[in-house]
Amino acid sequence: MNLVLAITGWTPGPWIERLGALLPGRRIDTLETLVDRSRVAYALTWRHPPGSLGGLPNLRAIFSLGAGVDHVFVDPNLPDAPVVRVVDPDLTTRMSEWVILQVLLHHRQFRRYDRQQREKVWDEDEAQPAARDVRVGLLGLGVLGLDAAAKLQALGFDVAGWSRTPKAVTGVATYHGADGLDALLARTDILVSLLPLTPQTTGLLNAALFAKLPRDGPIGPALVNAGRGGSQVEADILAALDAGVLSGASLDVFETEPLPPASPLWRRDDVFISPHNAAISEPQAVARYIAQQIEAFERGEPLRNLVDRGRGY
Ligand code: NDP
Ligand code: OXD
Repeated sequence: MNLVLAITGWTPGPWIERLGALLPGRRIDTLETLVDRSRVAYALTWRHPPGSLGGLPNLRAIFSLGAGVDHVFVDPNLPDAPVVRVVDPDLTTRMSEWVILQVLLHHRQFRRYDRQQREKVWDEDEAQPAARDVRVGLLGLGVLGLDAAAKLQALGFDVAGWSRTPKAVTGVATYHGADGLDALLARTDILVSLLPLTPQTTGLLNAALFAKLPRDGPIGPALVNAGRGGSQVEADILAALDAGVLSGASLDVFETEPLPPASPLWRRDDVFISPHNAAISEPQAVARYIAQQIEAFERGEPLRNLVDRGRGY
């Protein structure tokens, strides 16, 4: 049975090439080349046009080409097939690289020394805090949050995390649920969000939350977000930076993507911006993951990393 690649914003060529090599004998169509809809068993989506997965009578599974699935569930006419998301070491490692980079940029005051270099200023900072004195709070202790937590711990940071359900993680102070959030915030100098976008996480990173971060820590408070832009209120981030409620921010995701040229975020020295590429879906790695899932599924094994539609992630 065949595959359809239902993507917008990404180039289909590398995906078709790699999937074709891994799954010989099957047609890999895009929505534009698809003719025989009855032979499609698997739909692979990244921001597919809503409604475009309808009329596939033999659809057996929908694969998100990313770890996040909010882009799948915006389709009000999504077929009733299991939804699988990406869980792959390549993507996870990329995200932890980005998180560690951003945490270190704030911890080691990168902007300050960058400015000093440009101004030829030699000003040692005797108050450089040790990683063990810097409290990193992770929102989201899923696949990505747990890997980042372990790697931040290995660097010596004082790591805590927050999830929806209780978690026990060696060496990490854990909090959960709405009641646990304030306790996490109260012990956080660098707040890192790796949350999925759901109704509960929409707009969570707002003025009221920033006001709960301590102002007397060794550095920060700083915000680092690579979860989803819909979780952040950008006007509140800007106001918090102006008021000194936040000392800086690192943002990979935005309320509107691409970030519009008119956004004041672009012009700020206290904001690090990356274009939603903290952890790209590398076609070779993700195609291998999907091909292995399809082959296992057709041998009678259950699909792994299924998304719970009720939870939305
Ligand atoms: P997981 O599903 O493995 O983890 C999600 C975590 O968020 C879980 O710990 C979950 O809690 C927690 N969570 C969800 N809802 C709530 C809530 N209401 N309150 C508290 N905690 C909550 O996802 P991943 O770690 O694989 O990925 C996370 C997100 O990262 C993706 O959904 C995507 O949006 C984003 N992402 C961004 C990329 C980028 O390049 N910027 C790349 C890849 C992913 P619990 O454990 O209790 O279920
Ligand atoms: C993802 C992403 O969800 O790249 O994988 O945002």
